[in-house]
Amino acid sequence: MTAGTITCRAAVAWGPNSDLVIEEIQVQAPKANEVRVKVLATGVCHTDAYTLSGTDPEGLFPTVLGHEGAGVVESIGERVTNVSVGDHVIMAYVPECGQCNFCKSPKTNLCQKIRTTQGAGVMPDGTGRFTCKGKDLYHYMGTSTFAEYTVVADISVVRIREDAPLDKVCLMACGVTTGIGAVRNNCKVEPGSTVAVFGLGGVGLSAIQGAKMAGAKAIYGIDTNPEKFAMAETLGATVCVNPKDHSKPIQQVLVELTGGGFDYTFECIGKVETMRAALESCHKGWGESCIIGVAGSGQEISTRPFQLVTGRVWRGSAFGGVKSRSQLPGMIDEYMCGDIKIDEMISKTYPLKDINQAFEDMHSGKNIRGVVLF
Ligand code: NAD
Ligand code: AHE
Ligand code: ZN
Ligand code: ZN
Repeated sequence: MTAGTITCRAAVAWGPNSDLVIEEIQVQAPKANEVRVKVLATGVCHTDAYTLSGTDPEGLFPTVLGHEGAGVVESIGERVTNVSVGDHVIMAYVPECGQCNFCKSPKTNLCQKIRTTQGAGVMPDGTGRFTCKGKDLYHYMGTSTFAEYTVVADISVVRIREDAPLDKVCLMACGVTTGIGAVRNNCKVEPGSTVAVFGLGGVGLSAIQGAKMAGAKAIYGIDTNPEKFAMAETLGATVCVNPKDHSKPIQQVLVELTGGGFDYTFECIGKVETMRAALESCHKGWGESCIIGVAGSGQEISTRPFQLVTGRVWRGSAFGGVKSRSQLPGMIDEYMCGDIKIDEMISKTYPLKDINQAFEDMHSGKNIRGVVLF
C-alpha cells in the first residue's frame, strides 16, 4: 500500500523569539531512503531554545523544531532496508551512513553524508516534507520531533528494542547520550580522575553520571541554580559549587579548592565565559576541557595561549562522540539494566498543546528535562 500525506498537529516555530504555535500540518509520504515516524515522545533540549532564540546561524523559519524524539515507524520509502513499519526508533540528529570517511574513521561520530541538506532544513533530495497553510516548513536537525509525524532519512533512524519505554529513552536522542558519551568517548575519563561539570541541566547531569560510571574519584557540579544540586548529588556529584557564592572568578575558586585543578572539565551551559572558566579550571600539565554547550552566532572563545602551552587541552563534543546507529542500542541496554539513569531527569511531562510551558520551565530552571508526550 502506498502511503499518502498525513494531516496532524505540530508545534510550528513561525519565526525567531516567538511562542510555538500548535497547527495542523501536512506531512508528505516518505520518498526513497526516507522513513515517516509517528513521534510518541520528545524531550525539550536547550538547543531547541537556542535555535528558537534566533542566535543559531543555521536557524531557519518557519520550521518544526525538536531533536530528542522517539516513536514508531509508520511508513517507509523505497530502498529502506534498516527499519520496517512498526519498529520502535530513536531519531538521530547525527546520522550514521557507515560509508563516508567520517563513519569509517574511529576518531569521529560526525557522519557527513547528509550534513549539508540537514543544515539547510531540507531532506537529502533538497526538498521538504512539511507544509502548513500552504507554506513550506523547514526541517530541523534532520529530525523535527515537535510534530505527531515526521519524515527523516533512513540513516537518521536507530531501531531500538521494543521493551524500552519511548517516553524515557527519547532522552537518549540527545541529552543523556551527549553527557555520558563526552566523558567516555571524547575525554576517555579514567578511574580515579577528578572531574568538574559546569551546568547541571540534562546534559551536565548526564556527564556527572558518566563520570561516576567511569570511576572518577571527585566529581564537582557547578551551577548558578542551587536547586540542581540535589539531583547532581543523587547522580554522583561529590561536591556542588555555586559561583554566585564566591566573589573571585570561579576558576580561581576551583583551582584553590582542588589544589591545582581538575583532570577533566565539561562545559554544559553554552556561554563563552564558562567555557573559559572550565578550561582554566583544568590542572596544569594535563587537564582537558570539553566544550559541549552551544554558543550563539558571532561568539568566540578566548583564553591566554599560555593555558594551552602549559599543557591544558581544549576539545569539544557533539552527541557525545556516539556513532548513532551502531552505538545507541547498546546504551539503551545499559538503561534497561539500570546502569544509565534517565527517569530521574524527567521533571515533568506535557501534552503538545503545552509545549511553550516546557520551554518556560526550562528557562526558569524548574526542569531538568521536560518531555512532551503525544
Ligand atoms: P539546560 O538549560 O537544561 O542546563 C543548563 C544549566 O546551566 C542550567 O542548570 C543553568 O542553571 C546552568 N547555568 C546557566 N548559566 C550558568 C553559569 N553562568 N554558571 C553555571 N551554571 C550556569 O541545558 P541542557 O539542555 O543541559 O544543554 C546544555 C548546553 O549543551 C546547551 O548549550 C545546549 O545547547 C548544549 N548541547 C550540546 C550538545 C552537543 O552535542 N554538543 C547536545 C545537547 C545540548
Ligand atoms: N547550528 C549551530 C551548531 C549547533 C550544534 O553545535 N549542534 C550540536 C548538537 S546540539 C544538540 O542539542 C552538534 O551536534 N553539532 C554538530 C553538527 O554537525 O551540527 C551552529 O553554530 O551553526
Ligand atoms: Zn539537544
Ligand atoms: Zn557517514
